Amino acid sequence: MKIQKILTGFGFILAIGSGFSQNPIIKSPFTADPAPIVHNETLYLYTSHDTASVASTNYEMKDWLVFSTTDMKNWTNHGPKLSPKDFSWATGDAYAAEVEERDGKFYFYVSTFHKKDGRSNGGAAIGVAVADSPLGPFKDAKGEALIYNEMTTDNPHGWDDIDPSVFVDDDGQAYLYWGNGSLKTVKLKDNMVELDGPIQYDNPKNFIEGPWVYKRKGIYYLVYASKGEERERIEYATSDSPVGPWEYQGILADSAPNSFTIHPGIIEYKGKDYFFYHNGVLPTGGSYRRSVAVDYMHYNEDGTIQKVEQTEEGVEAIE
Ligand code: FUB
Repeated sequence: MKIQKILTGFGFILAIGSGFSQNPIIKSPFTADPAPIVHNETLYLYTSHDTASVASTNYEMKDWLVFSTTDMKNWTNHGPKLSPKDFSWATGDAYAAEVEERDGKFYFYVSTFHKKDGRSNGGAAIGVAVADSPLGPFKDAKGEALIYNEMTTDNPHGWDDIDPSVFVDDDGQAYLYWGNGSLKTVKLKDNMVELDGPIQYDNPKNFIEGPWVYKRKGIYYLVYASKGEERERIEYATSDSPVGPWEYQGILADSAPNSFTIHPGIIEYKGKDYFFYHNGVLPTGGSYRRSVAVDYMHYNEDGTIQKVEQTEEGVEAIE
């Protein structure tokens, strides 16, 4: 397999010498928590960035990265575009994030940690940055956290407010979903940076973290990292409403090789459905040195989803 690294004015293009994308699609650096969007025919992939040493037994995640492609084979690395240091109230690691476009602006929802200050005693928190382009520059849109630990009351642990997923329904109403240990849901105002109502708490079967919510052909999908036998896997539920109740549908993907976590990012692009996730298969990889991969997703006639096959060859290049 021939891997070329071509230096361009913007960053590296990772080109792989076959008709397939070859998993993991990002070979360097270590990446996790993929979150794809499509804008102007280009797929932008936002990821976390694992920088822990081989011996490390915990995350070290300093910033969020952006990659892009137009053919699902050649990926341009645009480098770090946001870090907890860009939020004056934040400290610590850069956990999972997701970007949502609305009215020409790009809202970058991140999970990180709150400084101990007059507002919060610390713990995981969600912030939002905004830019006029999918590549930034992104700036803190609020000057304070959108969600912090003391705002949610159902779980005592300090890291339950992670993994934001934002969905805007056809009527323009935006929703924020997040959580570790339970699913939290709240409406967002049209400005995308303020809550618009109370927080709802749900406990989808086996839910751990990493919700990804979207709508397809009138069905709302909640896909999430769940309690597998030894490691996380992916399960999903559906509803006829963006706030549930969520009807459990089953396992969507088995645990990822050599990684305790797995994290879903789902998108339709140029007529095909893609399931992004991470695994720990690269040399020296593991639970804290993960890599983003992609495989096809297939829907049945009734809207249920076939179990995703995690492959080495990945997906075919789009001609
Ligand atoms: O990457 C750090 C955390 O691991 C994410 O926030 C979770 O979803 C899990 O992937």
